[in-house]
Amino acid sequence: MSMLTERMKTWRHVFKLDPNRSLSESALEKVCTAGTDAVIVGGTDGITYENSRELIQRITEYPVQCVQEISVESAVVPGADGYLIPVVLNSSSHRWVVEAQHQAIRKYGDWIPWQDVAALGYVVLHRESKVARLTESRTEMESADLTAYARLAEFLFRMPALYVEYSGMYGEERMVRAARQGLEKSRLFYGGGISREEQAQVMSRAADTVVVGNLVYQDLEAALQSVRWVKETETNGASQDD
Ligand code: 1GP
Repeated sequence: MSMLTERMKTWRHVFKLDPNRSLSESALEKVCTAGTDAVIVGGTDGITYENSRELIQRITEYPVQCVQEISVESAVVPGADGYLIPVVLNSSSHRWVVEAQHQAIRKYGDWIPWQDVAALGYVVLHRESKVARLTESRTEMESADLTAYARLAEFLFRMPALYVEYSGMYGEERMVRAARQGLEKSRLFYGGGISREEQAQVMSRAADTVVVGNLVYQDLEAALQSVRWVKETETNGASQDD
């Protein structure tokens, strides 16, 4: 399999599943066979090794890439197709920028399969979201800040992707577009509150990769449709590929 950073360049639509929420086998089968490009396993609270392993094992039964997003080092499950490491660029706590990552690498550094690991530079924008509270993110910002975070992620930190995160809320297109302006090659992820076709289209035009999470648990049929909503929309101003 190619490096995760290369594989990510082909992701247009991804589902994010939460190990702390339950999903029936038939729902999981539909999610994994709906034509999405990858399933990311991750969440903010109640994440354990046991619930992460259980969900990852179930997903790996299906022919879809299964990638774990690591928020707690003790929950890392060997055998996933890749590992995404969040770096919360607008966190006011050092912990979510380098400290948690440093501790994990100090412990497990000799065994990390780096070709299957990629950093996601997050900018968390929904003030009331669990992730914003947990990471003490500074969510108040102007569009120029987003452009600057995007440049910082790509040109200073050399991150493969910037993630505009509105978890639980549909975000502002102008903010996603401001992030776009700062990027040349790094990929732009958007996630947050997608529940209708028009919303998916707007964000698919602005971003490279659209993440659908909650909708899987709220309205499975709509979530399955979201694959088509995203994939039938062309992005404009996409990051340049090599
Ligand atoms: C969450 O960005 C993802 O990390 C998706 O957001 O759950 O609101 O779809 P939703």
